[in-house]
Amino acid sequence: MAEGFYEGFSNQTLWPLFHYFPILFKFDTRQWRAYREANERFRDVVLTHARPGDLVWVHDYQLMLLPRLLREAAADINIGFFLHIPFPSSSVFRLLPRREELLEGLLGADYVAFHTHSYLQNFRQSVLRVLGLDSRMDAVEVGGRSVRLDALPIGIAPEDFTKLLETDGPTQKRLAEIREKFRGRHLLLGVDRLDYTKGIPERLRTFRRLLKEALEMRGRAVLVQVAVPSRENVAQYRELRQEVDKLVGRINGEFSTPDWTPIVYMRRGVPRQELAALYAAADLAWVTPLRDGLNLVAKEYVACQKGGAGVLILSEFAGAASEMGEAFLVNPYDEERTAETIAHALALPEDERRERVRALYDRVARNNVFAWGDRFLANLGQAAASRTDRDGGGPAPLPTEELLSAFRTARARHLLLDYDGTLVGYAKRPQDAVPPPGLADTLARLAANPANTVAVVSGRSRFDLENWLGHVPGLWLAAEHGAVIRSPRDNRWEPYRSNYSDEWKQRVRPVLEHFVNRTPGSLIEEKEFSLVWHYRMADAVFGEWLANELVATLEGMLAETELRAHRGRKIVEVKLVWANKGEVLSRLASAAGRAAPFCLAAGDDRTDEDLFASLPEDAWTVHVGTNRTRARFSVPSPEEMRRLLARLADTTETDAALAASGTKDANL
Ligand code: GDG
Repeated sequence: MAEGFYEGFSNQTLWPLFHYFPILFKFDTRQWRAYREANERFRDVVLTHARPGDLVWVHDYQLMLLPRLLREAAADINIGFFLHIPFPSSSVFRLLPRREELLEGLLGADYVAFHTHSYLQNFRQSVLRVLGLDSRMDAVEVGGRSVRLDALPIGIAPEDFTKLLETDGPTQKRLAEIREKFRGRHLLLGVDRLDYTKGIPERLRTFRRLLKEALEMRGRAVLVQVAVPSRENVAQYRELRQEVDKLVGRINGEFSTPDWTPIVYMRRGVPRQELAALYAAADLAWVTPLRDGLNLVAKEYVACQKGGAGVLILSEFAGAASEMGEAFLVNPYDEERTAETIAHALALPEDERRERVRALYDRVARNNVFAWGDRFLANLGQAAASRTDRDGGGPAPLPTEELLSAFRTARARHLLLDYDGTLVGYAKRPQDAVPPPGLADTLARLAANPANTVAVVSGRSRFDLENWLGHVPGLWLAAEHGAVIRSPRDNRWEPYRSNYSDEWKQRVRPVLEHFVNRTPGSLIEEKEFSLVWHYRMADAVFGEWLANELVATLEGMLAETELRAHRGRKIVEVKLVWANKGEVLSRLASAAGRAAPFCLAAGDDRTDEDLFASLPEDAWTVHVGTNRTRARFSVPSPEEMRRLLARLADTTETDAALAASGTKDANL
């Protein structure tokens, strides 16, 4: 099991794929099972120690299933996850069999952090593409919980190196020896695990090119390459070792002279003192992974150049590049330009090199590993606290029997029901969300009781509502978020404001049209009181991205007007501030001539929150689904909501029958 877990799924499936080597990745069901089993073993051990309220910090790609396993077993512990390797672009991540389980595994955490923003963005895109879950820059909502997301590059403990150089006699002696040995030469240094992601063969070939093309480097430049053997049970690593051995032999054979060997190759680990002395002595650190989560060597080199003038050559594909802008960034696949950059950097005046490395040093010293750890734990603590608040203050599952009894005993009742996502599930095309069989009948039965005022309060146009529910006797319809309302008394639609002009649409429409032109599959819906850009049919990621951009554009444009742009489910809607579901209740109450002692409001999206906010505290506010809400109660789905309404309708009919037979309780 250990082999399938470690050498297998971790290092032959996840490692190559996450480092953009899809050609090297293998998938084997037995190894996957071993990976799952190993994660379960970790869970079992953690559970023997964890107490409610403990913080558990899970590290890296070997344990991506663990957060969820822990969450399921102990909902009351606080779980953070940090990924040390890149999170690849969603087009690569999608290649992975079992990709859903891995994402769901991570989403068991309260807080998930990556080295860089681009990994975070890749993760969000994968969550969207693979699981269909929208997210914000810093959070994703899942199963009624919020998972906080972050980019938090790891640091080093610079003193581990600087102390050795400043106070340790043997290290200082070693440094003096190395300096003496390389006097008058350029000492170039590579330090890596012997891993195909680290770009060692590419570096050797680039060095060969440098020796061929920059003649002043001959006899002068020495590349000291420390390569620590790693994962030797995996075939690709053994092959790499042979390839590097061969290349070193060839280049040394081609260029060596009796006084100079271009490559000093150390295929073994070296002690920390030796490493510190090498970092301090090197004129240039050659850190050119083909892909790397972050790369600590770059930071360690900079720490050892405190007060020095060393040059850092850094691959743009290392996570560290995103925070080490003063380094010389190179594309390691571009051997020609990398060689040129190295020659150029070594020839720079010492002052300029010193200035660059000083700026890098300040940042490495400040953003050290202790600051990283503190921030991670503080953020995890905060994320967990907001989950616990919600656990305490979020909606409770609707107590159906209690609701039925409150309904039964109330003299008058108001029911305000959203349509899409509340009475009816979402359809791919808005026009397909027709009322399911039985819905109109249930609403009619409810509305038939004179004690009930029943309204469907929707963002839809009056034409949609009229078309689908216009025939239901006794039903109030509020269209366009309450901008226009139809009373069942005369079936006439009345706008909320009479002196309304829609001249604003001429200014806003061209902006939306511009977005339609850029987004295949998107369209504009014109309603009487609003304009809506729909992108449900567009590419999910592109759609989300443009929606943000559209809202940002409109915000500036509409700032001084009574219009606002809102994001809904796969839509951006521009509407009037007063077209707001929160205004509907007072209209109904004044039409009914009384406030009702029983009020039920049900909805599923942000516009329904306006309605919930406008109701008295003891109203039965019901959220359909699992998102964040201010409603007091929740039901899981529109089906459940319809079942509930059918039970209310049964109750209401029994009441009516009792009343008719003269035996009705006087309280009703
Ligand atoms: C993963 C991610 C991310 C190397 N040779 C010797 C030696 N080392 C030490 C270095 C450095 C460490 O090993 C290597 O760290 P890296 O960051 O380069 O790479 P990974 O091991 O692949 O680590 C990586 C990291 O996690 C942290 O999040 O940066 O991207 O892949 O500390 O000093 N140490 C000694 N002798 C050696 O010969 N003593």
